[in-house]
Amino acid sequence: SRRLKVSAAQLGPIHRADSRKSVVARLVEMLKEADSRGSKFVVFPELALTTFFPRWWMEDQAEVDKYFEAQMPSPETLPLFELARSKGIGFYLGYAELTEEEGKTRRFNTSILVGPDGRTVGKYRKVHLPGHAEHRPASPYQHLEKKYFEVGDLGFNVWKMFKDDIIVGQCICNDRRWPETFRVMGLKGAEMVVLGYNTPTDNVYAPKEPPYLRVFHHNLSIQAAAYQNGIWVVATAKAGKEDGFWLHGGTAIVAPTGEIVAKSNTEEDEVVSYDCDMELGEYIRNTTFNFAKHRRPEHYKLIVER
Ligand code: CDT
Repeated sequence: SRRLKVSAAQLGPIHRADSRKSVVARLVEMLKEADSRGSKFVVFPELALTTFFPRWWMEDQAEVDKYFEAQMPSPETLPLFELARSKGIGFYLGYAELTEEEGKTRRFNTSILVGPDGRTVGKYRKVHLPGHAEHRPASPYQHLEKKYFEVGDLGFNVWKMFKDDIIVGQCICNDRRWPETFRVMGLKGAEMVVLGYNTPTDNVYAPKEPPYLRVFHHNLSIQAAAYQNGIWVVATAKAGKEDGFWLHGGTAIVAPTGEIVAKSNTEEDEVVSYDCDMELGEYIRNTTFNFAKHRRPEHYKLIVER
């Protein structure tokens, strides 16, 4: 049957002072661990090369741009690409992308899918940017994704990857809370959707919300998405306290049944692995969620009108 051994490579905290070189060395170590377990696909977190910098108010654009990548692979990330290619492992990597397009500088919260031959097969730019653009000095931390990034312009796509042409989609963090994210990729035939996240333990919008509820909503979102589309979901955290600011863990691999089949139990660098059988999604996509037979899009029009 068509199977894919995947690893979610959870990162512990990355502090502001940590160098790219030291972070890439950690990613390399986890890729080696995934390889020793026979994994062919490694999913790293959102903004996996730096601290979660949108928590900091910065006015100097040059300071902000230090967190961005103007090329990928860059000299610092090349060792990861080279190791993955030598092992025949594909990966997902989240990073802040700085690009010049038609004479304009643009900045996105981006992820890429790299095939086992080392070539980048797909790029995604985060669509659902949470947080705010204005400075909130009274808040203990900021969530400035709306200031530092543009809304992604590439949509939700899927790509055929690996020897069995497994159809893989990707998204980033807050996207996982939106059912439309997964439904669009499901309609494009996704069998697996992978994503990375940085989720503060405190909800900036609801300071009284307890941390357990944050993790519950994370699990609820990815488990429902997996079941309702008959897909595997791999969700990888950057976790722990970055310069004292806490991001929750909860890295998980979810089966198309909606069950969590593997998960992290630390908030440190940790590799979580599972051998995913693509057939498991088929019965769901052929029965309860047979889109062609049972969907009624004529009654869903409001969703795209508002
Ligand atoms: N990185 C990211 O998208 N984090 C958000 C936090 C939302 S609270 C402003 C998330 O949905 O996990």
